[in-house]
Amino acid sequence: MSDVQSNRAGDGAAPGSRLDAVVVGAGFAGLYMLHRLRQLGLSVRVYEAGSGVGGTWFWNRYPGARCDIPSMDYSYSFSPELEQEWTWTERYATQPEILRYLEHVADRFELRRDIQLGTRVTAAVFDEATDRWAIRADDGARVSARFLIMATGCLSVAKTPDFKGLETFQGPLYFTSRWPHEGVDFTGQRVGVLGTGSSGVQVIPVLAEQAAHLAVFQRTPCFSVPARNAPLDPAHASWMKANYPEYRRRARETRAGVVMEGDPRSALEVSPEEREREYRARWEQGGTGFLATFSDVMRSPEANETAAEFVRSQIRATVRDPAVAEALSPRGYPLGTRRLCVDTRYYETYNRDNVTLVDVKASPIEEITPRGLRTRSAEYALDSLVLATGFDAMTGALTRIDIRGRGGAPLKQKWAGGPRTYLGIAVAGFPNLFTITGPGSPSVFSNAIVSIEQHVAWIADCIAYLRARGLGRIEATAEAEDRWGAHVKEVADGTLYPRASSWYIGANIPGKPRVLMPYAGGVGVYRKTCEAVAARGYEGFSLSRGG
Ligand code: FAD
Ligand code: N01
Repeated sequence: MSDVQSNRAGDGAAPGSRLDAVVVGAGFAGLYMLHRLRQLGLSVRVYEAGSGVGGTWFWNRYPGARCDIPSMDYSYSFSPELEQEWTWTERYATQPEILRYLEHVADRFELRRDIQLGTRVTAAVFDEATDRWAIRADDGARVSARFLIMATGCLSVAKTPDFKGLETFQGPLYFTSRWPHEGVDFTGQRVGVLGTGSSGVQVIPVLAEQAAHLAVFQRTPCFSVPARNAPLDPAHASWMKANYPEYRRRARETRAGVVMEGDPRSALEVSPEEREREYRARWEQGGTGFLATFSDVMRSPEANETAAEFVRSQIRATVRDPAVAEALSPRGYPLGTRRLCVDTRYYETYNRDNVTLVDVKASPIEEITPRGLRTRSAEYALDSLVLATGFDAMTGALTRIDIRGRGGAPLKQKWAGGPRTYLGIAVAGFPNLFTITGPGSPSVFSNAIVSIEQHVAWIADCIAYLRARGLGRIEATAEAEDRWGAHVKEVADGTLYPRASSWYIGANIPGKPRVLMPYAGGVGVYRKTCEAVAARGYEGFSLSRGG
């Protein structure tokens, strides 16, 4: 019998509010999860805080926003019909186009009737008597669900820097990650942008074309490679559509969920001239394939430095003012250990007369004033301020919900020293809870769609397995979680990632424990591990009939 039909009293849920599953979030992950659970015949409700579907692509509407994984890869593979009927127009799709795609998916698979928009889940408490989750939302709703699936996103909670005086600023303040739907006209304005990560790198060139003056406040220079974006070549699109099944299969077996021809040689075994030629060829191709120029760019500090120096040489060749070029040149951390940015005319933007680069590492921001921003050495008059200051990544959306597992234990407390999960999907002490692309899975180290689809399919198969056997409860064991955590750490310690202060290790949020959150073992290897766990009857989990 479906849980929705049993309608037991006693958990505060109104009739009709007893569900088989609740999914939180309606981005790429939540939409597909809903589709798969419906196919199993489950009663499901999706709660989404935003007023529309799309997740990342609903919220991040800043000018210049687009994906940095090629559009034909950055899309669902679960429906061959969808793959064939959708046409991407550019190599890297813009935010409006990706949002249209997700809206199309919601319509095409008739998902909207089970999605409640504009509703934020605030609390979820596991009831050990019934083995169900009691879920509360900010509209006062209370529902009960056998399974709780968090599709809350790794980059969905904006970081708000606590600058002195921020609230006194009299001009409009914009977050790239919460951009106004009606757009913003900066014509004639003095605009400040704070932040030079992927969002800053995309928004800066577009704002520079509009604003009377643009001041870019940079604390840490990024490594950025050109996108070489262009209209999608129809011949390439046709080839992809004809070869999608095999192409997707190959992508799933790679490290990062994207098919990339990598050079198997070491950067150190070739002559300086050949090295330069290879880097240049990748630079001309554009995109994150630059990281695959040689096999050891992400493993050996010396090899990495050759790639880093090539990027610096391109900055010097592009930016006319040598002092500005030097200030833009990243040093002190390996290339790729903070997410590599992919840009369109980013470095060229600093040759414009109306753009000023302000190095706020050399001269830190002291306060935001009513009319601008003051650093230790100067004051900048601003009409508008744009914050591209990033996210409380991977754990932020989960720890903002009051999630309580067995014995009323809060997830936030369990993760006080850093996130602990089994496979990044489940947490010991929190039965029937699943986290899509959670910490401890490849997640943000990969083409997100490949990782999302793998998790969604695994979770759906797991629930189908339980139901087929009359089981209502699954929980990761503490031993399996500890073993997985040790493995994630061991793999992380063998990489260059811990050498950078990045959001990958929580370094961007004051007080956040420094732990490399994503799993660096690669999506191909990880998928095999997950498949083996399932094939062995969900090894590392305890399964029971449930209340
Ligand atoms: P999201 O799209 O983040 O959706 C999560 C949803 O959950 C949000 O809509 C949020 O409102 C909702 N939510 C969270 N908490 C609650 C709550 N308590 N109650 C109700 N609703 C809640 N990845 C790539 O692989 N390639 C790219 O090119 C790429 N480009 C990106 C560009 C930008 C600007 C950003 C910010 C990220 C990008 N990413 C990219 C990462 C991107 O987040 C993922 O690709 C993907 O969109 C994540 O989908 P998701 O469904 O897991 O999460
Ligand atoms: O955020 P970030 P993002 N004072 O954290 C600066 C994805 N994404 O939104 O490093 C001064 O990378 C901060 O400086 P520092 C992608 O996964 C993809 O840009 O702390 N500066 C940094 O420069 C990406 O990695 C795309 O010194 C402060 C910037 O703000 C992830 O989302 C596009 C500061 C934040 O950079 C996050 O990217 C957009 C302070 N107090 C996003 N606080 C694609 O292209 C922060 N900063 C696909």
